[in-house]
Amino acid sequence: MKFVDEAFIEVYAGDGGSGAASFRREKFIPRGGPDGGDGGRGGSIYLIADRNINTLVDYRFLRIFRAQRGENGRGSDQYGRGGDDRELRVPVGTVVSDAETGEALADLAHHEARALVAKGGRGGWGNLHYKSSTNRAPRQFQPGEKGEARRLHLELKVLADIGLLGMPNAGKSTLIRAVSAARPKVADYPFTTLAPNLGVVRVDMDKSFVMADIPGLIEGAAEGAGLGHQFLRHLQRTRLLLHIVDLAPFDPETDPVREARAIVEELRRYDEALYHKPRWLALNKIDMIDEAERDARIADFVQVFGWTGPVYAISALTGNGCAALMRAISLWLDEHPAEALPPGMEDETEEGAPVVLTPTPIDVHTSAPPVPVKFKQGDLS
Ligand SMILES: Nc1nc2c(ncn2[C@@H]2O[C@H](COP(=O)(O)OP(=O)(O)OP(=O)(O)O)[C@@H](O)[C@H]2O)c(=O)[nH]1
Ligand SMILES: [Mg+2]
Repeated sequence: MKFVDEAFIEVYAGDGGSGAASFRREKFIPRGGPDGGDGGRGGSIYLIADRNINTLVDYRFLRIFRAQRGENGRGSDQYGRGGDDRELRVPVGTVVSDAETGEALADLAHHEARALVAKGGRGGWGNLHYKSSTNRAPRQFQPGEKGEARRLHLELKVLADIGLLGMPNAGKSTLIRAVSAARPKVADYPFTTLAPNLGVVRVDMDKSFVMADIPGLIEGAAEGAGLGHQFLRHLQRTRLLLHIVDLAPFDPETDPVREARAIVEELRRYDEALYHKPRWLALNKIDMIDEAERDARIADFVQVFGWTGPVYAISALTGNGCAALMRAISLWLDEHPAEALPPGMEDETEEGAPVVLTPTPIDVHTSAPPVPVKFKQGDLS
């Protein structure tokens, strides 16, 4: 299934109705004055962000949208009725720009955010308005104003639900490759990933979430070691962090517990709120550990690290445990819906503009064979 993340549409607001030129004609009232009413306003077109929609696919097929025109004014002071506005619902995270000029029009970053993209034309004046002491029988009237017309470029910029966190080489990019169609580079040297990647994880036909893979973090990142910790800002608006730990480091001197603690410490130093965000552990590379030793190694890690939250043992390379972990994440996301941020809040984050990334298009559905959850905290008693 293709993940449609952009569309071009045309929007035509309604024209204003024309004003009327008419005169009062009543018995016993000779030469009644002008009574032509104004035309009604044309309908406008709005885009509205809706968290229940997650692709722009509908806008690929139906591309032209028109709002009603305003009614013409009539005699006896009757004003024309305004045209109905038209509301087009788009996914949260849709960025709207003018397709011709490239001018950015709106960033619909939260549920129910609205943007006026084509304004309806004003109704024309009826001859009533032209009455004056010198012109008592005006025949002028105004035609309605044209409604705005625009070609729009809609782009869906997805905010990640899940953020991957971990040392370089922990296997973050390998995991995102295993569970989504994203294809970040994977290599056995640190700092392979230099910029964040997004992958869409499709758990079911109609269920998916977005995962962000960011560059690895090392001890001292707050002071600029490695690539620094600037990338952590991409995790600020995720709902759940997945801390990937290499349980079978190549260098036997490396202590996974120490490494994991260093990551958590960098997180805390970067942002206390990020540190308190829900976080799960994924102990990776279990394929490198003898099956006989595995359970003990996992239990040992959890105990020494002092972890009481959810923990999963996986192999991003073979896919073992990955599908089960993705299903558990999906369930958790269902149970913890994203809160709708109050209007305007989005743009007042420290960094200014909210962090949004363009997702990797999905062409193929990849998923590892289902495997039972290897470890959950409850099992470790
Ligand atoms: N045996 C084994 N190797 C793995 C597993 N996951 C990742 N690797 C290997 O570990 C190395 C690093 O993997 P990456 O996915 O690039 O690690 P990363 O966390 O994205 O690293 P950076 O981008 O440098 O931060 C690669 O050689 C992978 O093939 C696993 O589950 N088992
Ligand atoms: Mg990587």
